[in-house]
Amino acid sequence: PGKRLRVLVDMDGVLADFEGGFLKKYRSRYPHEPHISLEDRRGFWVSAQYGRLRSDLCDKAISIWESKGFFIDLEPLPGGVQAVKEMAQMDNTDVFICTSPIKHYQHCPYEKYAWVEKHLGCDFLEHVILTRDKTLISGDILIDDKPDIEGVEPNPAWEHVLFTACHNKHLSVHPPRRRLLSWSDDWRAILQSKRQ
Ligand code: UMP
Repeated sequence: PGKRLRVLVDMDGVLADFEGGFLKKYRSRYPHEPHISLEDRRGFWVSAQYGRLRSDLCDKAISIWESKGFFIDLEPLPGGVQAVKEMAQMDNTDVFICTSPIKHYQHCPYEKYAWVEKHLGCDFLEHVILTRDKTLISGDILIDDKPDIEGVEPNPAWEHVLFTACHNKHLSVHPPRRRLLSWSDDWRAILQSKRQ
């Protein structure tokens, strides 16, 4: 009783459509180069899979998300913004957006804040955590599409709930690990299960 639930929600691939935004801009900038359809995506690192397709495509992929406007232009994924707003309104619940900026810092950190302001409102800027190491951040749940979340803390406080994305849907997730299939899946039950 009296214990608040702290939920950490990832941004790229969970709230913002990184994969869709990438593919659209990659194809428009490099119309004569091969691409990987979302159906054929495997592995978290887009750059690694493009590099395996042809070694020079790794840098071409990276050039897309290093460009000005990439992060702010990402479309919200279905239901994500609404779910986060609803969570933030729940009793005894604190929600934070926990996201790793790229090291090419000219545009990405600024545009991540701008995206949150645009889609969730300026009050939500209080609830943004930019970190390259999510294991340091304490929370009850981390909803994230990256299968392996590692850092300097070997025993993070949170339970990682894997958010399904094109690159991770073929992975088998073994109990007690859990998935959230989309924002239409029962995220409320996952939160409730952490309250007991
Ligand atoms: N990212 C890369 N390379 C890739 C794919 C993604 O640098 O091949 C970036 C995009 C995001 C960050 O800024 O990595 C992932 O952040 P999280 O989703 O883990 O917060």
